[in-house]
Amino acid sequence: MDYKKLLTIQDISCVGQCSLTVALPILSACGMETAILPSAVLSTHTAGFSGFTCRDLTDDMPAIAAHWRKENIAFDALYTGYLGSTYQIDIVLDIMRTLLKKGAPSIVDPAMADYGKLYPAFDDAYVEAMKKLAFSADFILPNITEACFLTGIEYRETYDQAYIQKIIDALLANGAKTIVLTGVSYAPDRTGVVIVENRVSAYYEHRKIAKGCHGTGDVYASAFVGALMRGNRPFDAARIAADYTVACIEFTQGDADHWYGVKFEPLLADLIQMLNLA
Ligand code: PXL
Repeated sequence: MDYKKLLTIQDISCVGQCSLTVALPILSACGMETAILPSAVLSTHTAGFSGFTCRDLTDDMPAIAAHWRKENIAFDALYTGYLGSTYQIDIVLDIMRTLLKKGAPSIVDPAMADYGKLYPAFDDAYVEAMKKLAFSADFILPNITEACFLTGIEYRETYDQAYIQKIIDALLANGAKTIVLTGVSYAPDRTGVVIVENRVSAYYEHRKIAKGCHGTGDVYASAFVGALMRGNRPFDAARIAADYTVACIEFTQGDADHWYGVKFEPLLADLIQMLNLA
């Protein structure tokens, strides 16, 4: 098997099963060497806990990247998630330009909003900066809320295919390349992802579990990146990531104490099996 070295940049939420504590084990399970650049260290994630601490690591990032350049380190892919500050996005763009091998893909999960709202740490300036990063990337994985913030289209809870097409057209008009739009649901018990590659859309629909959990976006994006880097086409990577994420949510639901994250670890063997079968 081809051995890839990938860099992922996102925060460490020490407790809460999201960002790096999800990406690192999933990508390792997918067989990649996974280098990390923590964007911030938080005591917990920000969705549901109150009083969390946060150390922004923006000021450390340029020196870390400069050291890697000096060591001639280069990556086979870059995957970004939740970032620590608006200013950090320029540093990430610089890393995208200078630390990737030729032709290595960049995958951006805009990780800034859900259910029509920005996460507490973010504002309009962050959205503007994220547009630069997202529209420079080879792959973006927004949910509908994030796609609305990236395009200025009004967020709607209920919608039809024409609304989703309008969002996709606006993302493409802004320079998006391959799009994986998550959480696209046309029926109460069904949801899915729209994959747009070379301007052609395909929809992978799957069951929807009534109660969502925090951290599903990070499980999904990490499994997508792992499957993609294992050589799967974007549609197949999106399908594998969806099947794995749904299985993890099903495994988690019903445990009221586990409201803050997804119990993804016991199902990593299933993800590996899905990759081996693909
Ligand atoms: O799962 C996205 C995420 C990552 N990191 C932090 C978050 C969130 C979502 O709320 O708060 C710190």
